[in-house]
Amino acid sequence: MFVDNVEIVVKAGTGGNGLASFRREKFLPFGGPDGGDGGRGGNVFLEASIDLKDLASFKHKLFYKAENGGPGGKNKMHGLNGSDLCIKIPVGTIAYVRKNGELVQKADFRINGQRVMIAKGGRGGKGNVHFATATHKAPREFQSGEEGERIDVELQISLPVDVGIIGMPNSGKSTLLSAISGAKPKAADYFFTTQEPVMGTVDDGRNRYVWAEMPAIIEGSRKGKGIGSRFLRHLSRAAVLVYLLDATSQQIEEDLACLKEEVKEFNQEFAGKKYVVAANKMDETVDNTALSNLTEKLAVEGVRLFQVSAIGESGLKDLVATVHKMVTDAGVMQSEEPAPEIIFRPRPVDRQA
Ligand SMILES: Nc1nc2c(ncn2[C@@H]2O[C@H](COP(=O)(O)OP(=O)(O)OP(=O)(O)O)[C@@H](O)[C@H]2O)c(=O)[nH]1
Ligand SMILES: [Mg+2]
Repeated sequence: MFVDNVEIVVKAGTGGNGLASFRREKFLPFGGPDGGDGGRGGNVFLEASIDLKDLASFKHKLFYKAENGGPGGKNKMHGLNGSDLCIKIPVGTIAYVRKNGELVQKADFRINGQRVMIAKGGRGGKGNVHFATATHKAPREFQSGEEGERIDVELQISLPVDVGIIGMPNSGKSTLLSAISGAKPKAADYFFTTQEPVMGTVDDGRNRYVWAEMPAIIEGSRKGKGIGSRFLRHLSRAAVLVYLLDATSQQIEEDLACLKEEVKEFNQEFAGKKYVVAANKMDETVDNTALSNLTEKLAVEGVRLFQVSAIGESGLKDLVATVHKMVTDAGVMQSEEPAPEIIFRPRPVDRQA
């Protein structure tokens, strides 16, 4: 099962307490303060890794904590800093944090190795050496370590996809993806062969474009029929959608209307995405009247219908080139988009003995 959404809690380490102590030496009865500072608490980072494919490993562990800082010691000894905790997540994950019940996007992990601090460790408290003044030579004050941040995090995979292939079962989505990219998803003559999104990269010599095949959509997908439309969330980033139709279908126009309706119902914003339509299995069709009618109707809306054969690999070059141009014109390519680093800065807490 492909897990693409989890909620976890992360807790950064609390800073170590500062120490209140005094030098005690044989011939120095009032040796002055010598309590050291506490170490800082470990931070929690999220780091994108291509080694992870989904969020399944998070299903068994929901709480993640970095190490606390060690307390300050005598002789002005600084406490040990707590180790940072680095949580690996798949490339393509968007991290949201919950603030007053609302989910706020904090970071979008698009490149392998991208690292973002999600919870900051508390500062170590100051030891009593810091509180001595000319008139206050034996301070008993010290600071407690600052509490590490505790953050509710929601991780959601939204793949770095430029082009999303959407179609009914058996329309040839996997065959198309295999024909144009290095991906080799299983293609077979039964419904719902593909149960998870499959990505493939298409290199046109100048740029790399990421295409992804979504599990099939059927009428009622949004209401839980078939595998469901929940995978469509992976297309949040896609600049272009390709509606893949089976040209041998008796109701090609209704098929397209159904796909578009399901997508729109899933997310109104998707309805605004640029798209093309491709009629597949042209090697098998005999009567093309319905297809011609649909082509004309779409042309009025400025949408192109491509006639292709994924198996025969005909018409694919034109389709791919047009779609790539649309992605480039949209100006956002997933393979080139780094995300900004987010850092939290909590305020220190003072306390007196
Ligand atoms: N004649 C013909 N058959 C095709 C073509 N493309 C795919 N097929 C066949 O159609 C069947 C389904 O192909 P898939 O690529 O598995 O279709 P899919 O849309 O990925 O199917 P699901 O993952 O189940 O939704 C397979 O038997 C393919 O061999 C084509 O261009 N022409
Ligand atoms: Mg498939």
